[in-house]
Order: sequence, then structure tokens, then C-alpha cells
Amino acid sequence: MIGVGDMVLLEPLNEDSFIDNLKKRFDHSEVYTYIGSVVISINPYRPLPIYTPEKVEEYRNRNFYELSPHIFALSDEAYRSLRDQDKDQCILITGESGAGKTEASKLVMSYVAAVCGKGAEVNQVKEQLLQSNPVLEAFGNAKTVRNDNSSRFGKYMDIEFDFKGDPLGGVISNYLLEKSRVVKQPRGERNFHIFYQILSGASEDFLCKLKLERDFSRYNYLGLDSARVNGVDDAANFRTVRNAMQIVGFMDHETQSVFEVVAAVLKLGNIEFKPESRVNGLDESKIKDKNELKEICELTGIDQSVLERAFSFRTVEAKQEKVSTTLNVAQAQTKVRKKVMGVLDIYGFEIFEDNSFEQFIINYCNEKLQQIFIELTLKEEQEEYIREGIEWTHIEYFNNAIICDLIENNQTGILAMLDEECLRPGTVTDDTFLEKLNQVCATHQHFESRMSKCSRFLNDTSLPHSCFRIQHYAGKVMYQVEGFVDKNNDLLYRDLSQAMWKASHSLIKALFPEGNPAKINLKRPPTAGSQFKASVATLMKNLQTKNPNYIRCIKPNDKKAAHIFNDALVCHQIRYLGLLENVRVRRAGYAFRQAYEPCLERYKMLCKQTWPHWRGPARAGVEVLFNELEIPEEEFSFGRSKIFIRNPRTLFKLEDLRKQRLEDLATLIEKIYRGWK
Ligand code: AD9
Ligand code: MG
Repeated sequence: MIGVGDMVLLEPLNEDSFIDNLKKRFDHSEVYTYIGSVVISINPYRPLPIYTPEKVEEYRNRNFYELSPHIFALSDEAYRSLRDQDKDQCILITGESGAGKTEASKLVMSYVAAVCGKGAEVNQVKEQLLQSNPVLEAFGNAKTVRNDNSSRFGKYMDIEFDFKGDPLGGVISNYLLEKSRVVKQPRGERNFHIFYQILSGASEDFLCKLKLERDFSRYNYLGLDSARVNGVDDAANFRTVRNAMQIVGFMDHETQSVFEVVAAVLKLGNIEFKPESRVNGLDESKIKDKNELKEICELTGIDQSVLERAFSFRTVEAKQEKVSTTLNVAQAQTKVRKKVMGVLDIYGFEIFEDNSFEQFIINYCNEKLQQIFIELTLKEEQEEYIREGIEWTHIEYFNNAIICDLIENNQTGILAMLDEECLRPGTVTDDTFLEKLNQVCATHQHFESRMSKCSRFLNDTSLPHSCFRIQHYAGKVMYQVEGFVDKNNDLLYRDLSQAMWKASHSLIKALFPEGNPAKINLKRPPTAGSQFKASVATLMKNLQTKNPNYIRCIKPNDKKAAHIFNDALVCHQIRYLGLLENVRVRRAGYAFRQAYEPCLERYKMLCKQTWPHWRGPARAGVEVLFNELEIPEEEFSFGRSKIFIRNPRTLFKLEDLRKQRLEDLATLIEKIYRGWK
């Protein structure tokens, strides 16, 4: 073992030793380390030969502590406890942008797919589950400054299993896609992958059908300075995506429709307006080049005059958009209860130079996840000790509930105030929103701004007047207030949605149900912020009903490079993730616990009195066993239904003894066998 595999065993325990241990392991390609059952994963930024089918076999059906730390061990544990103990699981993957969450979620999924069920039907379900990834990534991921394949939406996937543990299908929920990226990308970033993939990978014939040209520079929406990404083959990825769409279950004509929409979006970006002479004293704008418009209309079956009018007239009306959509790929519907494994992979914490509404939402989501980590880790530990009648020492954590409250409080939270502004009659601007924030939040410990007279930050010139700053659990972020009101309102002019609804293209029509004049809804739809808040609250409730498994991802450097371990960067993440406190909680408590029966079953061979059969209650058997092995008393406690072992070392000792005993037995059997011969 390189370094210490489980931080609970680290001596002495402090920040330096913690980082040194991670570094030592990282330098030897050991990217996984435990804190008890929590897996720390450091992004290696290079392919490692540790995810092979042989590795899958190695970790299959093995106890968590038996082998060196690996994401497969966590996946195996979660799957087995779902299958054998009927406990719904969730895998919570956290870490900042580029730390490796999406890759981790795919590794968990592929491990589970490799070990669960067999047979043609089951295999098809597995393939569909796995192939949903390239499709979702093509449409929802993009190159950012932090990550060449950054998730711009949150994803939660429930994989459903039957009573045998065979997969039935999955339900995917998506959370707030950063759709503003379609129109504008920050310098050095790209639009969603799919646009580049289609132009690079589609055949001449297909491009012609879509009325597209291969040249990126023809399209205003495709940020030119960074259109190609090193090491990314857009053309090959296009083929992967098309193939994946087919496996997931898109019919050919459906795939075709999706790409027609993609093409229409690209071409919409090329429409330019020019000011026209004043008619009746009013300024008017006209479309410069009608050819692009004509082609969009041909692709989508929208009447050209209708679309043109929709571009010029604006009747203010709200558009209802679902923040959370579900894509159901479930194959079989059975009446019996399904077992569920939820995998959560969201966008990681982000700090850019310019942070807007999107970063605010992304970072809020990360605050909530940190909150659930704190709640569940402590809650789980505390409840279990109390349930089992074992003494518990409380360990202090930084509880970020106060930051969640700053954002989501129904009366005084930032989202509530943003909503109030959006719904208020009269002139509403981003500045009036900021003024309001200043009135209500100025004294909040985690809020900073310069506009308010009573602000403590009046002289802080690093904070422009148009910004506010939040001290998040993971660092300070300055938000540019411009665009908050518009993005929260999420308005689409009624004329546009009606024009879209009139399209003969069935997919486009389906995408704009609110454009149906018969269904005009005068009630204002909920704002983007409040929808997001509600869907995150539902998600958190759902996660709390499941047994949590944690993967805490760490980014080793800011260069997206292999072999570089930046101590300061790692230190920062360890601090805000509360990993040291996590170790302390594990240490104050017991590293390992197991019900008496399986414990006795596994180790009874180590003691004459319990081997081969123990006639009394399992608890008494374990007592006899531990006595005979002379395990120090302070090392374990007897709970009501489980044995609690304080130090993993004790467990390793038991495991070593067991291995030795098995080997002895094998040698003995071999001798007897030889004797017979
Ligand atoms: V974001 O919040 O979506 O911006 P993620 O999801 O945390 O972020 P991602 O999984 O996309 O990060 O990882 C970033 C890149 O690191 C990947 O594209 C890989 O090139 C690289 N990576 C991550 N994990 C591994 C790994 N286990 N092995 C090899 C990896 N490379
Ligand atoms: Mg991701």
C-alpha cells in the first residue's frame, strides 16, 4: 500500500499530513483514498489502466476493506446492499468544475452494468442506460475555461432494478441547462458540443439536407477563437452520438428532426437586423439577409411571413418552461417495488471572472449538496450510535446552512427578492434588484456589496457597484447583477412561441406548447429561480430517503494537466469540503460496523469454540471470538444489533488472520489429497 489507504489511519492527522498522503498516492497513480466509506477521487487527467474488465472482476463481491481503495469498491458495496439488503442507494458525487464528477458517474454506471444481470433483454437495457451519456453530453456539455467537457446542466439518474438486481431501466432528471450559452460564450469557451460535432462529422449529403456548411466561421454562434479543442475529435464524437441516439431508442426520423432543430438554431444566430427608415415616426428594424430566414423556414416548416412578423412584434407574455424534465427509458413496467440506485452528477462549483445568474444557480446547487453531505454524514452517524446505544462525541463542522438560507429563505433570501422584483409592477431593472438586496442582506455575514450606505464594504474598490459578493462554502464569488432579472423572468415573447407552434415540424411544435392560442395562460409561470429551488428541494428530499454513498472529487491543478499536484489548490478544496472534519468524525466514532450474524459467519473459523458451528446467539459468539483473539477492549463496542470496530486496523488484522487460516486450510487439504494419492 502506498501511503495510507484510509485517512482514518493517518498518524499524525493534520492538514499537511493529509495532503502529503494524497500527494504520495497521486504520484504513484493511486487516485482513490478513503475516509471510512467515503471515496476521495483525484482527477489524474490521463487514462489509467485501472478500469479494465479484470479490475471489475477483482472488486466484484469483495468486502470494501479487502482491496486497495477504488471507485469500483464503492459501486460494488452500493449495488450489493441494494440487491441483498433491499436498500435504495444514491451516489452523491461532488467537487468543483473539472474535478472528475461526470467521469466518476460514468465509472459507477459502467461497473454496475458490468456486474448486474445477464441475458439479451437485460443487456439492451444496460446499453440504453450507458448510451444516454454521450447523447446528454453532446447537447448539455461544453468546453469552458475550467473543463473541456463541462456539464452545463445537472443530472440525476435513477437506475431501477427488479428484486433479483437486474436492471429494468432508468429515469433521468435534468436541472436548469445553461441555455444562454447557445447565444453567447465567454472568451476561450465553446458552445454546446453538438454544434461542432454536426459540422465536423455529418456527411456532405446530410449537411446539405440540413442546409448547413461545414465551415464553423459561417456561424455567429460558434465562438471562433476556441472552436477546436485539443484531443477532442468532434467528427468521431458525432458518429458516437448518432449511434447512441439509435441505441437509446430514437427512430431515424426523430434523429433527423432533432438535427433539423439544431441546424435551425445555428442559422437563427446568423440573422441580422438593420434599422429601417422611420414609418409613421416609429423606428423599425428589418432582417438584412432573407436567405437564411427562408432556409430556416424550409427546415422547420414555419411560414416565412409569420416568423418575420414574430421577429418584429413583441407582445409581452410569459413562457412556461420546465426546469426539470424526465426522459423515461424504462423498459419494463412491473407491479412489484423497484429497487433504485440514484446517481447524481451536477455542475461543479464555479468561480469565473464574470459570474452571472447561471453561476449563482450552479453554486447554490453545490451549497445544497454540501448541506446534504453534512446532514447525512452527521445524521447517519448520530442516529446509528443512538439507535445502537453507543456513546457519541460531537465534532464541530462549518455548517453552510446559513449560506443556503441567504439564498433560499422564503422571505429574505436572494431568490425570493429576485422574484419579488420580477413580479413587481413598475420599472424593474437589475439595479433596483441590487438595491433591494442591499436593503435586506447588507448585514448578512456572507453577503457583500458596495451600494448600500450601511455597507461595511463601501471602500472595497475590488467590488464594483454593479456586483454583489457571496462568501460561499467553497470561496468568495462576485456576481455581476446584469441579466439576473431577465434570466429569472425567462420570458419568450408570445409572438415567437406562437410562430413556433404554427410550424409544421412536429418536434418544434411540441417544444412550444404555450404557443397554442387555445391554451393561452394568462397566469404568470413560475420564475426560473423558483422552479430551480423547488426542483432542488424535491431532489434533496428524494436523496434523503436513500442510503448515501459519497465520492468527493478533487482537482489537482488548474491546467487540466496530468502529473501536476498543486498543494495550495488541493488544500483549499480539502478545507471547504470539510474532509479533515470528516476524518475526525470517523475517528471519534467507529470506522466499521457489522451486524453480528455476518460478522460471526465471516470470522468464526478463527476460534475453536465458534468453529464450525456456534449454537448460541450470534452476539455471544462474537464476544467469545474477540476474547480469544485478544482484541483490546477499547477497540470495539457491542451495539444492540451490531458490533462496532473503532479502528480499521483491527478489521485488517481480522482479515489477515482469516486469509492466513484459509491458506493453511488449503495447504492441509492439499497434503491430505497427496497422502491419498
Ligand atoms: V463539471 O462540474 O461538469 O465542469 P466534472 O464533471 O467534475 O466537471 P469531468 O468528469 O468532466 O469533470 O472531468 C474533466 C476531465 O478530467 C475529463 O474530461 C477527463 O479528461 C479527466 N478525467 C476525470 N476523471 C478521470 C479519470 N478517472 N481518469 C482519467 C479523468 N481522466
Ligand atoms: Mg461534469
